[in-house]
Amino acid sequence: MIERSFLMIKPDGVVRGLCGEVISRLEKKGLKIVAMKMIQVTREIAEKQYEIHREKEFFKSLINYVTSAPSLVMVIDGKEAVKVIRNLIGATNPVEANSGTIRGDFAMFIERNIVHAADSPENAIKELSLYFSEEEILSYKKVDEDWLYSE
Ligand code: FUP
Repeated sequence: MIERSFLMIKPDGVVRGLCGEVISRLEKKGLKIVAMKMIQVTREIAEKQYEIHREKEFFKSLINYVTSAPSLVMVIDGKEAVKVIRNLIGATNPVEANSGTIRGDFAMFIERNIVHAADSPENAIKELSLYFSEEEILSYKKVDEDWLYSE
């Protein structure tokens, strides 16, 4: 079953010049990027995205962080894409993230952990809907699709 996920390269990833590195890892893995744009996230959208953390003590600094510079937001398809992408990005806290993961290789601190990715297919749909309209999500065939999967 092809699943859809949402990934965001947060402001530190963008301003540190790590977009290419992150996109390259997604592409090499075999994931399919079906929508992508660079945006300055507004406080209103950031607060919706992180609604679940509203009562946490880090909420305000999280909102300040994700609205502080542009972010690159993406919709990504692939078999079990949500889990595959969570494994690629590594643990939320870069101190705990394994080497070889994006956060493990490029980040030092939980409040500057470079990327966000949805943690369930349901949350993926909620999150991508904050940033993309249906028309912005594209449909195409990658040349390697027949070799990534067996059917
Ligand atoms: P993730 O799903 O990996 O993005 O992680 P969470 O939803 O648990 O947390 C969302 C963001 O809040 C993290 F990317 C970083 C931030 N955060 C903190 O700043 N401090 C914390 O103690 C926990 C999370």
